[in-house]
Amino acid sequence: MSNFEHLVIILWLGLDKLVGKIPLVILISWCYITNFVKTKNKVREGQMKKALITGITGQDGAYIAKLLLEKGYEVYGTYRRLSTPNFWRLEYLGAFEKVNLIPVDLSDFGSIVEALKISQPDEIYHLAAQSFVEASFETPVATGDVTGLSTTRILEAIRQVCPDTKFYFAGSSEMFGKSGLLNGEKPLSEKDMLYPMSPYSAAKLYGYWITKIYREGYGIFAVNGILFNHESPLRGLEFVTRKISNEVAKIVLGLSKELRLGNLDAKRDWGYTPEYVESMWLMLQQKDPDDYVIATGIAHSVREFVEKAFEIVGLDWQKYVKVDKRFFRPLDVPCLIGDYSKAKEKLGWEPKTRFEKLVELMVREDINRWERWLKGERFPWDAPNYPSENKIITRALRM
Ligand code: NDP
Ligand code: GDR
Repeated sequence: MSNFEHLVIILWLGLDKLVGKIPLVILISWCYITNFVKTKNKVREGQMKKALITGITGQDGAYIAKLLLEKGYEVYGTYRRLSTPNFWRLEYLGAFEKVNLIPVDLSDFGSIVEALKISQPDEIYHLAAQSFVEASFETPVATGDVTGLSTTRILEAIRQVCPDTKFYFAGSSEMFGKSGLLNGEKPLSEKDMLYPMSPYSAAKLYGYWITKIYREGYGIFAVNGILFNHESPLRGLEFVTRKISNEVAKIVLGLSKELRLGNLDAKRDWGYTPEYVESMWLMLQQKDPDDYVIATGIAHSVREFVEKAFEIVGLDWQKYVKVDKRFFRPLDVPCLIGDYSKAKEKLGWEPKTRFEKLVELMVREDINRWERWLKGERFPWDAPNYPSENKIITRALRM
């Protein structure tokens, strides 16, 4: 609804007591119907932008889906078949029934081509990846395929099917690797050396370079976001921040007794995800494609995150935290801090949520969830679901 329509409703509400409820119901229905017709017309006239998100079920995928829906995009997302559906983040953000889903396996070139033909996107956000650094040491070959090579499959499909589509690649601060060590604690910018220290970051480095190659070789509008760690209550439970906030919440509610962690000395530059996905969108709205570091410029250790999280609930962390060898990595980047000055200058992007606020919002949200769970409330992740079937676009529909 437009601001004007909202204003009319508010004024009418004032008159409601005088004239009764029926005219109000008619007015609200009229506003919604005209709004629906306007949206449909926009799609038909091709004004509404279309975006395709790979990895829409992940943390960033869900947040950017919500952002793009708010901006009036028609949103498509690829998902892979799992034995248990995994749409809880989209449900949590109220985006579940608003996006169109396309079954795609990133190792299957044909299914990627089909997704481009179905969605005809103006913009592609390629976020799908085996994104857990620790797991990449266990499955280095599969990580190379999904996190690295799939980027070439998508770029090649763009080149063949829709060369005017803009492309975002989810690069990572992990690509700096040893540079984080060699630079001391100097913030890293786009100009610093990339020196991966894990199969994950080597795969990302491949994705980063192939994105540049398709940009320079074929003139595709392809950008690399070099994002430092970003967190939220929708972060996967295996990543250290959410592992801590979730376990602290359980400990304070008497549902758990200890928190087992690996390297407490590692330092990371942690930001807040909803702000970071905005930067992805901004990168695709520029006149020319380029690569950008997105970060807060400040790093904290895992130990500091733990201390802060326990402090919020008034507990002494040393009584609960156990260091467990299982969570150490064969190689671990000791410190990563980003210099986001280029993004600030060219995109007008800046981080807003600082470390203390981030830890607090994550711990409070996990406490809130577990309290509601204890009262018997059930959540999307307790009752996995598929969306209504008209939101899934299969090949049979196109035959
Ligand atoms: P998540 O782990 O939350 O999401 C990853 C997404 O990729 C999920 O939708 C997942 O699907 C999908 N995926 C994983 N494996 C496959 C596969 N084999 N085939 C198809 N899809 C697959 O990651 P984030 O949302 O946090 O990160 C988004 C992207 O940004 C990733 O590429 C990540 O590497 C990168 N990145 C993230 C940063 C961060 O701090 N969050 C920082 C820098 C880069 P499913 O739900 O089915 O598992
Ligand atoms: P990271 O995130 O590897 O930086 O990758 P993660 O939260 O997994 O680790 C951060 C640091 O914490 C240390 N750590 C532990 N990590 C985990 N997961 N579990 C533990 O118990 C634990 N104890 C200590 C780690 O050793 C590490 O130093 C994330 C992902 O989102 C990537 O996809 C992304 O590219 C980078 O951030 C930027």
